[in-house]
Amino acid sequence: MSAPVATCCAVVALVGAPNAGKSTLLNRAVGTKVSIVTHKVQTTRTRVRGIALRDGTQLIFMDTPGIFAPKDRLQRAMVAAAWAGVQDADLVVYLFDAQRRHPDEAAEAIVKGLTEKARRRVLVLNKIDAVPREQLLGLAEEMNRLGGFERTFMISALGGDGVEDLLDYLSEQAPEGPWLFPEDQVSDLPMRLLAAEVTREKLFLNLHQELPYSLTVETEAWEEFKDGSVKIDQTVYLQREAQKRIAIGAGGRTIRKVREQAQAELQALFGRPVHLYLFVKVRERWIDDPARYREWGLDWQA
Ligand SMILES: Nc1nc2c(ncn2[C@@H]2O[C@H](COP(=O)(O)OP(=O)(O)OP(=O)(O)O)[C@@H](O)[C@H]2O)c(=O)[nH]1
Ligand SMILES: [Mg+2]
Repeated sequence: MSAPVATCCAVVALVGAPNAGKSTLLNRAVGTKVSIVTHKVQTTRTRVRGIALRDGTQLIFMDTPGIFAPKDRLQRAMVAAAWAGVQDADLVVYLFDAQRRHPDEAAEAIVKGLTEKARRRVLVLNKIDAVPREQLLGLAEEMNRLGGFERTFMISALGGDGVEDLLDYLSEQAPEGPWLFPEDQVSDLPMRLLAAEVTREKLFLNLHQELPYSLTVETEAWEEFKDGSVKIDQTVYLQREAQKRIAIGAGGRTIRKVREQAQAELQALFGRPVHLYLFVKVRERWIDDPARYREWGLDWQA
């Protein structure tokens, strides 16, 4: 009888400033969309796990909200969730947007925190597709001077350049241990939450200025039918009547577009017909309401 082949497993946290490309990298590593992505900062609000298998190794990636100086309760909860992710991880991947050219004060603060809290740190310069190559070495040196990283990788999470090397390294580093998720699972996000996130992404893309930050989306009902289709009811909470009017748009045009885009994407994601219904409500102080945080696993009192 041959000895059983050992499995390996590592929890890898993806951290960095808002917009660095953490969620884009997570989706690429997993091979499907599990975390929403927009061109706007502060898209991700909580920890989202995505699972990748490479040979005998399970890599559990933890996408986190961007780390920045928080100004309100939601932002505090988001940043606290990101730091909690650092502490839970075997390896921390710190993503830095290489378009920034030099480390700024925010980067210094993050690296300082990582030096204290992270067991192992890897630096990843992202968005190299948008940066002249000759800038990268200098940037890597400056970043490494801020704090010790065991490795530096240069990647394009969007285009894929360098990502395989990074994933190879991470799986080589994974300690021996049992897989924490079943082989076919790609995310720990319940479908109701994923569905709410997809709608929030479309709202982020179709609304501007402060509006995306004034809203939250919840899946209220999920009904499956014999023909395989699913009916999903969601509520979009905003803080003021004026915001509600903008979100709905003239003649309902804006919310209709959001609904169509979200429904199409959910249909593709779930591989079944989806009937999505959106209700827009004003809830002035949702940002201070513990119930709005619980489902997301965010700490209201962070
Ligand atoms: N050019 C280029 N753009 C990228 C790359 N990776 C991500 N982006 C873009 O950067 C923007 C932010 O990407 P996200 O993945 O949402 O960034 P994030 O770090 O998760 O942001 P938060 O959730 O707000 O903290 C999106 O418009 C992405 O398409 C890359 O390698 N190259
Ligand atoms: Mg994100």
